[in-house]
Amino acid sequence: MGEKKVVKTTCRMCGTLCGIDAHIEDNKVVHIEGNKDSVLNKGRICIKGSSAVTWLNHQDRLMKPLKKNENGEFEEIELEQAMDEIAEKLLNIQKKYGDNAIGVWKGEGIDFAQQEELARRWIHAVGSPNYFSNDTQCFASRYLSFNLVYGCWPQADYENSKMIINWGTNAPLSHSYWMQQINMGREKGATLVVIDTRYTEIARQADIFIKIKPGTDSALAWGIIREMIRRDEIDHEFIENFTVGFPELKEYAQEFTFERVEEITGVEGKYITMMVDAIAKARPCVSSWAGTGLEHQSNGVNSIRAVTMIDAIAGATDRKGGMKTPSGFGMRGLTIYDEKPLLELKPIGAEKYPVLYERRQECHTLMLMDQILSSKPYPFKGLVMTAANPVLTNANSNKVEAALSELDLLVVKDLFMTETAKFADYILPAASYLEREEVFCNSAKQAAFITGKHIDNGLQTEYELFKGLAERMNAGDYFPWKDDHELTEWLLEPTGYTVADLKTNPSGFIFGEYEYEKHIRKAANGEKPFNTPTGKVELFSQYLVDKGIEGLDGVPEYHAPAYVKNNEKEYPYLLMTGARKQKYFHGRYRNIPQLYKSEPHGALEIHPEDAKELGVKNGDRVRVTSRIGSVDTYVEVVHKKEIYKGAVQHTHGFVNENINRVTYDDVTDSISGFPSLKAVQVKIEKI
Ligand SMILES: Nc1nc2c(c(=O)[nH]1)N[C@H]1C(S)=C(S)[C@@H](COP(=O)(O)OP(=O)(O)OC[C@H]3O[C@@H](n4cnc5c(=O)[nH]c(N)nc54)[C@H](O)[C@@H]3O)O[C@H]1N2
Ligand SMILES: Nc1nc2c(c(=O)[nH]1)N[C@H]1C(S)=C(S)[C@@H](COP(=O)(O)OP(=O)(O)OC[C@H]3O[C@@H](n4cnc5c(=O)[nH]c(N)nc54)[C@H](O)[C@@H]3O)O[C@H]1N2
Ligand code: SF4
Ligand SMILES: [Mo]
Repeated sequence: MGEKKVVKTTCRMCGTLCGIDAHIEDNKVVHIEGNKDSVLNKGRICIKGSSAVTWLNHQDRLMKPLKKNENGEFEEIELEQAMDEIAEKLLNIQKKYGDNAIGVWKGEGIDFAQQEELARRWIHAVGSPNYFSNDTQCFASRYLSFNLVYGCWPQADYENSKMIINWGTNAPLSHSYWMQQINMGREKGATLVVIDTRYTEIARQADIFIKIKPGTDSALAWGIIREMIRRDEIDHEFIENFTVGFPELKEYAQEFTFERVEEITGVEGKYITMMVDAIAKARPCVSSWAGTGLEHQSNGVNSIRAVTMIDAIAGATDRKGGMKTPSGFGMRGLTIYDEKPLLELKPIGAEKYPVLYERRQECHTLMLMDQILSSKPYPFKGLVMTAANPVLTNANSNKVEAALSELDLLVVKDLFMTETAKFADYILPAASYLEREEVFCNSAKQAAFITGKHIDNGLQTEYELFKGLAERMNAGDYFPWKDDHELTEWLLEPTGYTVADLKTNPSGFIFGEYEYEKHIRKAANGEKPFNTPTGKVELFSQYLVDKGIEGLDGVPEYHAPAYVKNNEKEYPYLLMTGARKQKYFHGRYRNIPQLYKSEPHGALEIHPEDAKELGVKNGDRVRVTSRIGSVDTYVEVVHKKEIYKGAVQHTHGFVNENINRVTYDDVTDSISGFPSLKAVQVKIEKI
């Protein structure tokens, strides 16, 4: 018998960071259960977490590097040989086309600072500014919104809150840990308000549910702001001392009468009254969260800015039960933007989306596809991609496929053969989260979590990939650490803690006590209370005005979503995409039989009257077509309460029903460049 052990570590089947007990026998995980001591999930885990046993031991798991031969077939190759060839090809591309003709792309599979920063470090070390990630379709738009207002991303203090507002997010499926926090707040009496286009799992639990027309949330937010000001349910002291732009906010809000809001959003004025009544009772303990329902819109950044200004004028910012403004662990960073900004090499998208680049250093994945196909403004030929599956997850899959096939070199690192990996010249098998060491933080809990190499199949870690390529490309000095353990120690150094310290509590090493009302302490000490250009909460952003982006003013004005402006008559239905399924994660986990068998294909959720008009019933096949493509899928007629008539919903990530074949890559938010994944004009035909 080989070794048996139970290790306490962190689940990485999604981004929640649940603590798990992984039972390992003979270098193989045999059982996973929740870690009862975890400061986050306290023993509870979801079906994805426990199904990792099947996923990680899957017969299809990639164990050997693969290289595509001249016939387009994959053949096994030794890792060192593959690494030598990849590095040589990347160097040749740079020599022939320029240093910026290569790039790196990290996906949600390693969605985390340490691994992400390795990719950023590597690409700058080898002389190109072109770093891409899933974050041009996730998170960055919200990051920009909150950052513009507060200089940080405040987190809802649900558990101490008296009023919880959820905009376009469905925590029971997408954020199980937050759902626990929401439940804790509600047990203590918090009112729950849900604003969604669909009657979702969280909507069913709400005290106030507001069904809204897609893409119109900011008009509702402005209506609420107007009413809060009219009834004087605002925090004068906070507004006076800690914000700029209140007069401009007040003036713009006046347009949003109950009638105008109803006309735009379909929401009756009585809901605004109910919301403001609840705010009046709860303030300043008002907490909110805006999800992808707002982010995946052509006016997403401004919508989210407007929504969060409700919390700000209610005085909730940095207050217990309101919006926490966490401070980090103080670990070292890995990026080298100060030393090698490489702006002269024109990071892709930096000119068109200057706010995104300045604040996030994200190149634009949708523009990358156009650039590969056109070689304008300069050729782009080589891409190293890890933990991403953009053929299923980026807008306009047909263009993604065309572009990836044009590359001289595509390297994909993954645990499995994916729809994207099929386009690769080299596939490198990835070490999983039980096979590497890294540290994570939850700053709202002031907790750090360490993982380790609990299983060793000799698979290459993310660190070994980037170190190995850098060494072969004359940039090895940037990766002096022997392995990810040495790297982690270096990252931790400024905190005063070591890996050994963190290991004393893998269920969550508490590094500090959360401090509320930091802005008051900072102001008293003569420090900037908020990390914005003015040092205050910016209800008006001069920074944005100075960027001169067409149609944008300093307050987050309401702009009609693109589908209202474009109004393409031949595409009469409005398609929302990407509503989360608990058992799946984007393109992942369709290969776990116990998850897959209950939901083997994608389906179009449709209002019963629309189904009747189209002459379709449950299980029928339909073709969904937009200006750029079409996809065949199944019909799922939902209750009339569950969706807007005229709107349909389809989740992404299904290979045969890949809804991103119809999502536009050219209908984007003017600040963040995010595609409008939640409001696509389509036509539907029975087939
Ligand atoms: N239409 C539509 N499209 C969307 C969305 C939507 O709502 N609607 N949502 C968008 C959002 S929010 C996001 S975040 C993106 C996500 O888009 P992607 O980043 O493409 O995410 P995944 O499909 O999860 O792909 C992650 C890949 O990483 C692999 N992986 C897992 N663990 C590891 C690891 O440890 N190492 C390595 N190297 N690989 C690993 C998995 O096998 C998987 O193939 O999708 C976006 N796409
Ligand atoms: N199980 C599971 N969990 C996940 C993921 C997953 O793939 N699977 N993905 C993770 C990732 S990377 C992300 S980014 C998060 C996303 O997490 P969430 O943002 O919470 O995503 P959803 O649960 O899809 O909720 C989005 C909601 O927005 C609604 N909506 C659509 N358009 C509008 C609109 O115009 N206005 C309003 N108010 N609502 C609208 C949709 O009906 C949907 O209910 O989830 C994370 N958690
Ligand atoms: S929610 Fe599920 S998949 Fe996500 S970390 Fe927790 S157990 Fe893992
Ligand atoms: Mo995401």
